Amino acid sequence: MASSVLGRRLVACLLNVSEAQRKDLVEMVAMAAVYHSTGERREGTTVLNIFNDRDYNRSVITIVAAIDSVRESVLSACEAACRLIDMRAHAGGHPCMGAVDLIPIYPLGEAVGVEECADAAQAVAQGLTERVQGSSAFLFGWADRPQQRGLAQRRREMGWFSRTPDVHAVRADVGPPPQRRYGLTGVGASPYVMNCNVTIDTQDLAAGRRVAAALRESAPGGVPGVQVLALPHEGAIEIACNVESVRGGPPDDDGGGGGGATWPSFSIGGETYCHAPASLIAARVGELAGRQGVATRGAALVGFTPARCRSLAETALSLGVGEFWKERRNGGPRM
Ligand SMILES: *[C@@H]1O[C@H](CO)[C@@H](O)[C@H](O)[C@H]1NC(C)=O
Ligand SMILES: CC(=O)N[C@H]1CO[C@H](CO)[C@@H](O)[C@@H]1O
Repeated sequence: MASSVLGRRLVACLLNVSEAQRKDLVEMVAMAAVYHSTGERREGTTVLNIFNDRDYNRSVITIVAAIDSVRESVLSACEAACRLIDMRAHAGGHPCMGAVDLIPIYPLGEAVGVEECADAAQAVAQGLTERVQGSSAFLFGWADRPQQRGLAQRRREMGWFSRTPDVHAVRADVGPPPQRRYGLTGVGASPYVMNCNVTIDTQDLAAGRRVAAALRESAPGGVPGVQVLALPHEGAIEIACNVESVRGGPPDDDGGGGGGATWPSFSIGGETYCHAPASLIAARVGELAGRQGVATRGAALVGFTPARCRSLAETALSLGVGEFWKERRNGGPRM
């Protein structure tokens, strides 16, 4: 099928920027990913979704492009974000360190490997610090060569989790010592990471932290690939999960993470990867919170599963639509 040929070289970048209250600014960042400064549309590039979280004052822009053009598209979005977002004025309930806080690049098509995404991520980090004077970056995942330290570890090292991170104290991997205006941007590559969060009906952060601790991959009986944070959010506690794709087939049922639900799988460079389904995470949180007498309010995927991300991108690109987030918002093509 023509559409799957189209998808073979695609990658996704989930650009996290530290602004959500002023939606128009976030849309300008998304537009910069899709259009050249001359106003022409970038061939083969689309923005599938913009997720604004007002309480966190943080947005996630899902950009999809061919591996060969992702660098320019992402850099152009970053330049816009750095022009429009000033970290000295930032406030929000989510930890963050940069105007552009996070740039992860994931392979979507079977003809792109994580190594190529890591090359693109390094080029983005380099390009960002050259084009926006005073910006700084750290690398994570496959882009952190040769150590390949994960995002959670790098964030801990940088002090990202603290309430008032001291950017000046941090040594960036690329660019000058971080300055307050732009802060510090994490740039990396890995197999797809899904963001899934479950809101539990309590204001007790300690209860949320107990749920998070039992859910994360490192806990006995935790879910493979899952990194968890408990955060106060709109009068409740949100269990915010990064769901990493893990190599190989689904874990055994008795391995802790199975729980009977099917783990969607996909292939990168001929290797099989799979990820915990959002339904499993929601059920696990429900169970863990329930043991503390706390109910769940709801669960949401921020962005898409890897399979849906690819199929939506193929649709958008075959229709020649760059601003696909608008089509979705208007109830247009839905799959
Ligand atoms: C949200 O963040 C932006 C920039 O990061 C800042 O200018 C704005 O004042 C923040 N909004 C609120 C309500 O804190
Ligand atoms: C971080 C994040 O995206 N949080 C979202 C989790 O899901 C709820 C809905 O259940 C949203 O309101 C949050 O913004």
